[in-house]
Amino acid sequence: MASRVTQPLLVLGAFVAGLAICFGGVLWLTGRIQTPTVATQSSIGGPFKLTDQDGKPISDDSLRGKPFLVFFGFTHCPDVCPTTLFEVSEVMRKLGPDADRTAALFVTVDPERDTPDKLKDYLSSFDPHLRGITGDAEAMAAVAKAYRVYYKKVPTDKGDYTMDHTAIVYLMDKNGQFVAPFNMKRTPEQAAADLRKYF
Ligand SMILES: [Cu+2]
Repeated sequence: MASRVTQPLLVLGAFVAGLAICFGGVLWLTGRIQTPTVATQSSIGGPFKLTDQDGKPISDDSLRGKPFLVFFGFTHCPDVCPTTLFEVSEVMRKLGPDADRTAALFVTVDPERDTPDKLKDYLSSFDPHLRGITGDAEAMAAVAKAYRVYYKKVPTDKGDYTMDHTAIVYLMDKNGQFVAPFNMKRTPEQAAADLRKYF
C-alpha cells in the first residue's frame, strides 16, 4: 500500500515519529517527509471559531489561560482515534480536579459525518473534558491547515469512506501558542505531570 503523505511537515524529530496515519485500522509510521519547510513553533495553531459537541461556539479566545491538547481525527476511525482519546482521557483522570485547568479538543477531519450530535454521542465514552470540534468543510480545512494536519478522504469497498489523517496530539500553552507534540508514549501520571507544568 502506498504511503499517503503529506504536506511539508516539520523539522522536529518528534513530529516525524508522531506522524501516524490511520487507515483501515492500521497505524503505521512513515518517514517520508517531503522537503521540510522550517516551521517555527508560532506557526502552528492560531485563531479559530468553530462549534463544539453541544452546538456552542468555541474559539481560541475561549481557551485563553489554559494549556490545552488538540487532536485531529474522526468518529468513524477504527483504531487510532479511539486509542488516543482513551489515552487523553486517562491523563485527564490523573489530573483529577485540575483537569478543569486544561482542555482537550478532538477536532474532526470529517465534518460531513461528525455533526455536533454525533461528536457528543461519541465522546460520551471518554472523559468529559474532551470537547468535540466541528464546523463547515471550509472552516475545518482552515484549522487543519493552521495545525499542519494532513487529511484525506479515502473511498472504501462498500461505497463508504474512511479518512487518512495526521495523528499528533498537540500541546498548546495558555496563550494558545504551540509548545510541542504531547508525548502519549508514557504513563498517564507522567503525561499529567508534564501538562501541569503549563498551568
Ligand atoms: Cu483516526
